[in-house]
Amino acid sequence: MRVIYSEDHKLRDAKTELHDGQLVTPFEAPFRAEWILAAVKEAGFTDVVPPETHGLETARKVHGPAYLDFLGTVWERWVAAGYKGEAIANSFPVRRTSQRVPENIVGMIGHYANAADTSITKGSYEAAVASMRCALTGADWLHAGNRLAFALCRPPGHHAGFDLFGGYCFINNAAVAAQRLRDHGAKKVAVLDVDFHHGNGTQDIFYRRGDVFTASLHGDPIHAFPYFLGHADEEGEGEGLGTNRNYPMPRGTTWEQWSAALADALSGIKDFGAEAIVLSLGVDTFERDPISFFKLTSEDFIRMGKLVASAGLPVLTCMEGGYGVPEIGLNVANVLKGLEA
Ligand code: OKP
Ligand code: ZN
Repeated sequence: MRVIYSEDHKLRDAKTELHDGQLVTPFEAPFRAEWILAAVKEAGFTDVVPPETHGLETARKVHGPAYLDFLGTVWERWVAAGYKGEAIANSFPVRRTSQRVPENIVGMIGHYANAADTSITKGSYEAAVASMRCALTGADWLHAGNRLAFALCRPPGHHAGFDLFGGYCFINNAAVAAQRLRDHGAKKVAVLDVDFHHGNGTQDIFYRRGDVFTASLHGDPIHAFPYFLGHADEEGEGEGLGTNRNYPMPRGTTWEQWSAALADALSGIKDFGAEAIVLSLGVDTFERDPISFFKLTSEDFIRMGKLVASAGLPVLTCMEGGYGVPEIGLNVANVLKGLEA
């Protein structure tokens, strides 16, 4: 298992997250990557390398060019407007509104946001690019003939859509990696999202494409973020019809129900004919995660890795969520152990 990690994740260190009516210290913070890195090394995964310096060529195939320009310039625009705090969206294009991009930065940030939880700060873009580079370097490691890589991506990516940020995500690392595998010649690729939250960004990006299968296991969006996507009847459209699968599950879901969904998703991936799996790994399905409501145990994460490995495909794991508790590192290391078993 090659591990790809960049110190540049530390450039993303926001002070605010709009959470339950208060500005709190963000759940998605630098300690997460530090704890995960320490635990995977401790577990014996010591082949840790920095990412290669990739540009935005692959990202431009899964994100809109104007959106990427926005990400790269939003902080300087915010500062130029004279605002002293972090950049937070508070006004959004919704039903019966125009999709024209405002020139005003408050309008512009709202246009490109799918949630107000993600404050943008100096360095956030640079960290997001470093995170994307970890995923791309992992994809290249698989292309070189290896079967397993772990991109320790931070910030995460799976809520970032074609032209949307939010849910702590800016660039969809897993989507960029899947695109890279396609560009390297894989005819079909799957993105398997086991984060507690629905992978709305990944679904958005590939919804009309028949070459990338997307499956997500998550808290039912009628009860959980991201609320507006992730239902079981979302199956893809056009060329992509039948290539998106959602497994919304209720509060208190344990390994028994969760693993049945994973087995079904994996059989879909096999039937589809994927040549590789990009695993969007959030460990916020853990029983003591502070913002989620599933009940997986640390042992279950070993089982998870084994079950994914049983598909017999190369797996690029990209870090997504998992918050607050010291066990996030152990739980990630356990998935990697299971994948190698
Ligand atoms: C990102 B990932 C806490 C709840 C709402 C959005 C959660 C984003 C999760 N304020 N914030 O999928 O783990
Ligand atoms: Zn999550």
